[in-house]
Amino acid sequence: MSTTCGQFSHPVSAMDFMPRERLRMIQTENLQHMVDISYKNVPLFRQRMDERGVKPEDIKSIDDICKLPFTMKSDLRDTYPYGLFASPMKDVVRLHASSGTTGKPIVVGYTKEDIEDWSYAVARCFAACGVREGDIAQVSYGYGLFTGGLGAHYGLEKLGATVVPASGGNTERQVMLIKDFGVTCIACTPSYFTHLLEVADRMGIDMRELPIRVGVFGAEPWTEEMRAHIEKKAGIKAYDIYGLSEITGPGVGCSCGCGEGLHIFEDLFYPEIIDPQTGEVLPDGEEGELVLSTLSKDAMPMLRYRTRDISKIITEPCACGRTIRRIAKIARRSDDMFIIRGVNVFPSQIEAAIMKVEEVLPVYQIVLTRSHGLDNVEVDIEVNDSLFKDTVSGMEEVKNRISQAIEHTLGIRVFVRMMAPNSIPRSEGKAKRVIDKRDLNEGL
Ligand code: DLL
Repeated sequence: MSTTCGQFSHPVSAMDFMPRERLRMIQTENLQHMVDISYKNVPLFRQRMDERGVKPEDIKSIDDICKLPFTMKSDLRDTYPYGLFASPMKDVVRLHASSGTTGKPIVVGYTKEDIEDWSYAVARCFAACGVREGDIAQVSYGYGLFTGGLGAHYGLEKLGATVVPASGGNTERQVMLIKDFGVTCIACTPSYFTHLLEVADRMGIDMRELPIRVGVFGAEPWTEEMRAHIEKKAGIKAYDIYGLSEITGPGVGCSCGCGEGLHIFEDLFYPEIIDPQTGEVLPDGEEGELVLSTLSKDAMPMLRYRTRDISKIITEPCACGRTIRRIAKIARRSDDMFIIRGVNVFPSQIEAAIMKVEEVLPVYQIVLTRSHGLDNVEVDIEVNDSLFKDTVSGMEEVKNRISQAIEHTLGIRVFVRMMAPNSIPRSEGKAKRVIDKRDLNEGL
């Protein structure tokens, strides 16, 4: 198999390069199976199909997917824990759960074959990132109910890499493992990797001098500016891996290093982009909410799941030669957004702005407050230690540059607080970027 850029083809990736007509046939067959088992075994799905007057036999091609009802996160909560399962529990070999912010977690299940398919998808991701047999891959996503650790682990084993199941936390030991075990690939959240880098710094270890060459980062939005920072500081190539528990976990899509965006493993997961207000499917290239369907998942098929992630479908062929389509990097979620003085603000816009200022460290937190009925944004940013030894006017100058960079991007002024290194709490998994201290009754 040959690709335009060559270096990323691997036997496990064969489906990534399939002719599109053949892919469509597979998608149709797989979708029909998903609809059949869901209609038979999931009461909520059957009820919604009946309400729309749609029967499984109406799904004649993958294009008929638009006839199916959407599934929302609330459906998982309302049917907690097993209401959307389509397989009997005796066939379910694994459960994962995602904690969410309120109340009960959402629960997802897998049959043996589902675990196989998931591992295969993750193996294809790592293969697309240039990871191979012989690579020593440290998995620093959390192991446990979170899908990150075990998901990456099984995929890497399937690919034949040597896995170091470090999980999250104990950061000094993680740095030691990277150095002593000759780790060549790391998988974790981008925010945790920036923390790993600062701990390595404190330990006097320069990642650029170690064999590590690939990072596969995901589970949270991160910007191109953050990628550039990581690549420069660690001397590695940083790839983006996307996924969500409701669909399977990591491995729904990933970047390949050749073109922008992330390839979706379309034989297993079908992407659509919709207008989040009307639910209407948008043409390729237009930005909207990503909706995903599993095409091969028996324990808990998920049809037209509204992810709330904002993206668009990229139609141009990728230089890597993969025929599976790409989506644009996910920089934001529709529920991440906050509105300040009439302006829609996403945390990633603030990240992109502040990362342009040289003295800034990649650690920040956005605090929302309200006074006299008015919302304010305060941005706490860690800056280089040396700045605190600088003159007051030197510090003011940097602070102004940060404020201006943010104002230039958002069009509103925010209050910037420069913090000493290590003053903002680190996370071992997904970073908490926004702290909402607004009392919504204040000023009423
Ligand atoms: O975060 C699965 C995962 C683990 C993906 C490890 C990648 C690596 P959840 O906890 O259910 O699952 O969170 C899913 O995280 O809807 C996105 O909003 C966000 N997300 C995941 N990957 C990316 C990414 C895992 N590469 C939610 N870029 C998703 C931006 C991401 N956001």
